[in-house]
Amino acid sequence: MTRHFNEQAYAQLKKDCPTWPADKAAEYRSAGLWEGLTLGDMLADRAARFGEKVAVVSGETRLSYSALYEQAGKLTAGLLQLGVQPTDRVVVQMTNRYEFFTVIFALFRIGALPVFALPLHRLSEIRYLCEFSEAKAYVIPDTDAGFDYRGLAAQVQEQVPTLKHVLVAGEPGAFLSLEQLAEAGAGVGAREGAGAEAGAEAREGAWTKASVEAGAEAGEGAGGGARAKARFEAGAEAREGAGTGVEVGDQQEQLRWPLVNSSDVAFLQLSGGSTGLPKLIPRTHDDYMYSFRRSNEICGITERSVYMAALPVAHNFPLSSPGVLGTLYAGGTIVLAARPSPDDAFPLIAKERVTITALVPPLALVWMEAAAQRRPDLSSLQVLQVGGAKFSAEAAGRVRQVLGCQLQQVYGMAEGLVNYTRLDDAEEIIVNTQGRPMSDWDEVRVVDENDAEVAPGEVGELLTRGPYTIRGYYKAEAHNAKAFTSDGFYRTGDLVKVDEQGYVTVDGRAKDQINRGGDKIAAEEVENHLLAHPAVFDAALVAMPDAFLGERSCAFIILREGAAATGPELKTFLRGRGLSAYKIPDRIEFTDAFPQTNVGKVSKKALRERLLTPTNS
Ligand code: OOB
Repeated sequence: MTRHFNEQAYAQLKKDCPTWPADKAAEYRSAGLWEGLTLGDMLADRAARFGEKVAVVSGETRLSYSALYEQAGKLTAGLLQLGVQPTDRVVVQMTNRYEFFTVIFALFRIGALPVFALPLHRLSEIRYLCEFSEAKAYVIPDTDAGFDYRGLAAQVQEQVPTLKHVLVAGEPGAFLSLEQLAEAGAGVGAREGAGAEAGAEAREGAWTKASVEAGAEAGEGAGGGARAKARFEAGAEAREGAGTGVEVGDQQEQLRWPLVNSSDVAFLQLSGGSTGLPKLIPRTHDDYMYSFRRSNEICGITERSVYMAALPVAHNFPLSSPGVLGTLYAGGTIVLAARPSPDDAFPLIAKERVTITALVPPLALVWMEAAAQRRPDLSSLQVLQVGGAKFSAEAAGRVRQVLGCQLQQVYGMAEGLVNYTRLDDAEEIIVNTQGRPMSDWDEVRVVDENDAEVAPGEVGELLTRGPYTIRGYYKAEAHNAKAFTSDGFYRTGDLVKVDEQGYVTVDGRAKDQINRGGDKIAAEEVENHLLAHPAVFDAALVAMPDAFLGERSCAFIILREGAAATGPELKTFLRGRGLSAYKIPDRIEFTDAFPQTNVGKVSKKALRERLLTPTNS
C-alpha cells in the first residue's frame, strides 16, 4: 500500500488556482484576518472544546462535536485507504444530511478538494464537473425526493474514465457506502503497527505523513481532540510570530498531523456563471475561515445559536454566511432541514428552538404566507436572512410583523464578497438595501462601461477585491483576463448603487445570467444546448419578470429553414441532454430574427422588452 504524493500535482493545482499576490497575502496575515488554520484544525479544536454538545441534527441523527470529529476521522482513513490523496478532486453532491459534514471534513483533512455540486444538478452538470476537475471520486446520497442518485452516478462513471469511485450516503447499491468506508478506516486506524507504517511512509515525503496520521488518529477517537486544541492554539500563536501558522511545531507534532496548509485551496465552489461552461471557484482555508468568522460577528452567532440549513447546504450562503461552518466555528448547533417548505421547516424550528436561518426570496414569500395562515410557533427565531436574489422592499417590510423576527438582507457571491444589513440597522436600511460589505478590508468600486468610477449614488457595475474574494477561477486563464481587472478586482456583473454609508442596493445585472429565485442560469450554457438541436438555427435565453421567482427564463428560437420543432419538443430535448430542471426554459418563443444592438450583437434588452408588450408573442 503505497501512497506516494505527487509534488507535481501540488504544483499543478497551484498553477490552476490564481491566488493573492504575496504582498496582499502578507498584509491579510499580519492583520490577523488569515489565522493560519485549516478547516480540519477547526473541527478538531471544536471537538476538544465542545465534546458532547450537539453539533448537527439531521432527521433522527444527533451528532455531537466529538462524534462528528470521530466519524470524519474514520472516513479520512477510509478515503486514504481508497487512494484519495492531497489535491485530488472529489465531486460532492449531497442533500441536507449529516454525511455532508463527515465527508467534507475528511477531505479537508486529507487536503483533497470537495467540488460542490447542487442536489438539483443532473448528468450534464455532473459529467462536466467530474471531467473538468478530473475528479477521482463522486459522493452522493442514495435517493432524495424520489430521485435515485445512484442511477445518475452509474451514467457519469460510464462517461468519465477518471472517476474511480462513487461513494454513497445510505444504501450503496452497486457502489461503496460511506459507512463501509468509515468502518474500513476505523480498522486501519486501530490496527497495531500503524505507527511503524507511519515511520516508513514519513520518509517518502511530507504529504504521505498525512495519510498515516489520519489513520492513527481515527482509532483514537476524542482523545485526538485535545491534541488538536493544542495545535489550534499553536497555530494562533504562530500568527503572531512568523505568520505561517502550520509550519510551526517540532517534527513530532508535524508527523502527527496531515500537513495541509491554511493557504491551500480547500475546495472548489460552483459559480453561477454567465458563460457556456460553469466556472469553479477556488477558496482557501484562510480566506474562507475569515469570511465566516467575520460573518459570525455581524450575525451574532455564538455557541447558543441554532442555525437551520433549509437551503442546500453546499451553497455558499448556507455554508458560510455565516451558515453551517460559522455555526461550527462558534460551537453552536446545526439543524438540517431536508426541505425548505413550511411543512418541514416550521415544526423543526419549534422543536429544535432554531434561532437563525437563511432563505432565498421566493421561499421567504412562501413562509410568510404559510405563517399568516397557520400561526406556527416561531418564537425562537431571532433572525431570518434573505439573499441570493433581490428581495422586494414590499416583502422585506412585512417580515418582522408576519414572522416575528429580525430580517437580515444578504447580498453575496460564491466568488467572495458578502454584504449584510446589520442587526441594529434602522428598519429603513434593512428593508431597502442589500446591506454593506462585511469587512473593512473589502474594497468596492462602482464603474461605468469604461471602468471609470461613477458618481456616488449612481448605478454602475460593482467591482470588488479583498481578503476573501478570489483572484481567479480554477483553470480559466482566458476567462480570468476578462472577469478580473488587471489590479485584481472581480467584476461581479451586478449593477448597484452605493450610498454614503456604503450600503448597496442591487439595481440590475450586466452579466448574461438569469436569477431564477436564487438559482443562477448562465444564458450561454442553455443556448449551447439548444443549438445542439438539429432544427435550431439560433437561440437566445433571456429573463422575464415573475412575481414569485423574481425572474423566469424565456428562450427565443430561430428555426432552420424548412425545419420544425415545438416548444415541448425542445424542452424534452434539453432534459434528454441531462440539463437540470431549473435551467429548462420556462417559456419558448419562436421568431424570425433577433433584434440587434448597434454593434450587431443580439439585443437581449430588446428581447426582454418584447416579453413585456403583449402584442408581440
Ligand atoms: C449567492 O451566491 P451565488 O454565487 O449563487 O450568486 C451570486 C449572485 C450575485 O452576483 C448577484 O447577482 C445575486 O447572486 N445575488 C443577489 C443577492 N444575493 C445574491 N442579487 C440581489 N440581491 C441579493 N440579496 O447568491 C450568495 C452567496 C453568499 C451569500 C448570499 C448569497
